[in-house]
Amino acid sequence: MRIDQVEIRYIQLPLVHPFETSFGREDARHTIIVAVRGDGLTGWGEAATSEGPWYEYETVETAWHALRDFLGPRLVGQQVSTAWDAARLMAPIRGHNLAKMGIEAAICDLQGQAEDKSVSSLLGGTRETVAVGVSIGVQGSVPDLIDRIDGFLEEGYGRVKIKIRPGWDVDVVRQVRKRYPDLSLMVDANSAYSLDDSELLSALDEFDLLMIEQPLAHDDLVDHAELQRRLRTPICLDESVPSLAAARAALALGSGRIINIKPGRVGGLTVARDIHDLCQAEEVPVWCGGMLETGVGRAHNVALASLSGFTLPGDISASARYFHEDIVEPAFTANPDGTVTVPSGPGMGVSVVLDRVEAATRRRYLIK
Ligand code: OSB
Ligand code: MG
Repeated sequence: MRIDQVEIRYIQLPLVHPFETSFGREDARHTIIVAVRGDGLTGWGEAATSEGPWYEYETVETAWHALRDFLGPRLVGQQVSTAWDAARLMAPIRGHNLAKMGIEAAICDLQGQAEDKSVSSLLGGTRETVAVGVSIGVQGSVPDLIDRIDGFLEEGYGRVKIKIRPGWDVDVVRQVRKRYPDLSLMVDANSAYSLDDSELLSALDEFDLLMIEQPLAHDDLVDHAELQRRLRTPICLDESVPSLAAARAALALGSGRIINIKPGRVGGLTVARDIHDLCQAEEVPVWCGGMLETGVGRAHNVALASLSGFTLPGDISASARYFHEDIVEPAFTANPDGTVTVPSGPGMGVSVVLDRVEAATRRRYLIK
């Protein structure tokens, strides 16, 4: 179909709990909602940015610039039927992966609505529910952390990830493991360590963790490979895999045994699926990561996680774990068996509540 308009909105939504990691603390989400219009339909996507370049280099302002000045104008007036068409049009623009995901996701939603198919089925998803876990930021104290874990376990989550950083690591994990001997538990360091810390990281081996996510630098694959040789616990890569080429290099080098696939980090659903296919062929388990998305980004993550190679629980929690009120209806909820249901309606399968988007909008721009 012909793309008539691309609208971008910078929205700000307060988080129910501040989210603290090795790179800082977020009290509110600063994200971009993309609406693509064609054939009288509107498709929605999210560029899941943050205010600052801490997790990766993009910010809400760089994504705004990329969308307004380059990505949006390349799409408007073009014939685009699939996310693959959109990816091809955007390919000459280097980087700006979160921004590209916003467009691809919106196109996928649009295609699904036009063809009466869910995003999950467009991507080749096979699951009706996906296993999910919860990612818990650094807390003020271990009792606070235990309280939070108790709450999430009560809600049904079957896997817990805790953020670690120097000073909040081995001792915290020891206490959590002691309290929950059978919990499916993992940690995420967000690049807070170096190979010089390999002894400290090896100390985590005794806690039977599902994996250690991204212990070393965001652009490092060689040191991760060396660290993996020294650890029994599988290393999972997040920041170090921004592309299919990086995934291939990581597998060739043995930089980890698991990959966290975030469609935003890798620049869209098409690349995310390519990485999934590569890992599936190589028998490397993958799971769907999260970036504290609103319901729009969450819907696309859930659809992606319905592909058969996503064999480990994703960082896909219920809307209420992040926001007082999500911008979609119905909001995402966690089932008592630790899953989230994959929407089966056309497109992303949830509806954007325009009033709520309007109330959260700080700035909007229309490309036509
Ligand atoms: O490293 O996985 C990460 C959130 C924002 C940026 C990076 C990460 C995260 C999370 C939260 O861990 C996952 C979620 O619940 O969306
Ligand atoms: Mg991570």
